[in-house]
Amino acid sequence: MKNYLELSKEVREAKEQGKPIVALESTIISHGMPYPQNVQTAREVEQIVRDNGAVPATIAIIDGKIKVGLSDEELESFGNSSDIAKASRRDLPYLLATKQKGATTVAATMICAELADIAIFVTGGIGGVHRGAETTMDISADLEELAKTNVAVICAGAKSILDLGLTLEYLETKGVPVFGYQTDTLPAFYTRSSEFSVNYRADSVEEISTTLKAKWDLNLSGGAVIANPIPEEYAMPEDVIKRAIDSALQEAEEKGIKGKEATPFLLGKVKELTGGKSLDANIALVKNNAVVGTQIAVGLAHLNE
Ligand code: PSU
Ligand code: MN
Repeated sequence: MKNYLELSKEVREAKEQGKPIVALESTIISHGMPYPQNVQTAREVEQIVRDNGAVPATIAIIDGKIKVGLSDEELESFGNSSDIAKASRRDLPYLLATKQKGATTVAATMICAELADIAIFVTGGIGGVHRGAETTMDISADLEELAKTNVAVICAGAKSILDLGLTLEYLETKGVPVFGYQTDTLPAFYTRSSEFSVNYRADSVEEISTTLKAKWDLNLSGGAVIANPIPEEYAMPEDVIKRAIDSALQEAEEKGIKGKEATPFLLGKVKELTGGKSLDANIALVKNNAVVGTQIAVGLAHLNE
């Protein structure tokens, strides 16, 4: 395993000094946002993590290595190239073996974070059960990973390109706790709420870090979802989002888009149909997640001292 894992100097030093570390994914950079906002956001998110007392570890597959902590040039190249594979659990070994570049999804980032002994991971939105999954069986590998890998994911919920109700049912079956940070309902990424209740409302980050500690102390393997609503001033009107999502889903159906292309296609269409506003929203919610996620990482590090 050591042959595949390569920590950056900053991450290595953080480990030596026992500092909290926050994992960050690279699919959001390569496939989730346009250049140059993707690279700029990735850098700003890293800085937010530092400003709040932890060390950022953006994860990607490069040259046969799992890189934990990227250089500025690596961040730039992941944001600026069009030939970077979307890497989920299935793809990791092949991309490593063939020395191709891979942008890690939530599932793959969780795997790599766990290998590097990092328990907290911040992103924008998780994958889930797609609408119509009762016939397509399109269920993101992210959910299976949350079921077994010991990493907590701080996100703004999930986009309603997914079936949020079925996503919660699946997580319940797999024993994955879903927290709402200062909210009672599962946020729907661009909007602060949905019709679905979270399992636990947490008004403070302490409730979350102590729950995570108890879960892992008990060897209850698997992660947790900490859903943090987009800041009010960036939330988008529900009807605008609904129209964009319905139209994106219809086009995907007509074009027969499936497999790993489904999520990037839907995300791209929604972005196209909602214009610049959805990008502003996306950037704002990731930064907001970085603040809360880092507070949880700092809290957990204190509890484990
Ligand atoms: N949802 C978003 N933005 C994203 C993704 C999901 O709002 O960038 C990305 C994440 O990397 C997630 C992946 O892990 O898409 C899920 O893809 P799939 O549905 O193919 O598992
Ligand atoms: Mn899928």
